[in-house]
Amino acid sequence: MEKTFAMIKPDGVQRSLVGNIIARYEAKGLRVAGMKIMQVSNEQAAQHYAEHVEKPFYPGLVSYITSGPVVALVLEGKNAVEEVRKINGATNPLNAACGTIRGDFGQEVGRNVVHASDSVESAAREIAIYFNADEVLEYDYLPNKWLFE
Ligand code: IDP
Ligand code: MG
Repeated sequence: MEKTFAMIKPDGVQRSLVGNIIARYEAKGLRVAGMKIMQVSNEQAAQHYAEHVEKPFYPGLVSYITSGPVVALVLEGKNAVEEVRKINGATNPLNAACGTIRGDFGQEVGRNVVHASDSVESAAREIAIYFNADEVLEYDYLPNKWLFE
């Protein structure tokens, strides 16, 4: 089993998409191992998006992600990193397929509703930015019996 980090960004929370988005992850069979609504600090935003610090969109990205509450999630599944990236869709909603979160709910790259880690290593790093170890729970998830042969 693999864990990934996902986030419903401030636009997703303000647009009342939280339930719809989490329902998509759940319906795929991903186990919610951690979840909280929270205000991202400037320090957390800087750690999260360190790889983009030189990009022209970086200041806007930090002010976007800190502009209101987000929902932070730890999701677990057999190929959780890839599955959640697929459910979220392409970075720019213009290129995101219908049926993906960004394709269904977004209109431009600077307001693309959700985040997800791009590798197992990024996931571990990002989970540690937003969650204490005791906030990520291990428990029996009965759907696994019917998801995998
Ligand atoms: P990802 O979120 O699909 O992994 P990244 O390239 O890692 O995409 O970019 C991180 C975030 O930065 C994007 O989700 C988006 O919010 C923002 N972003 C990326 N490119 C642009 C841009 O050209 N203009 C404005 N915001 C951008
Ligand atoms: Mg990324």
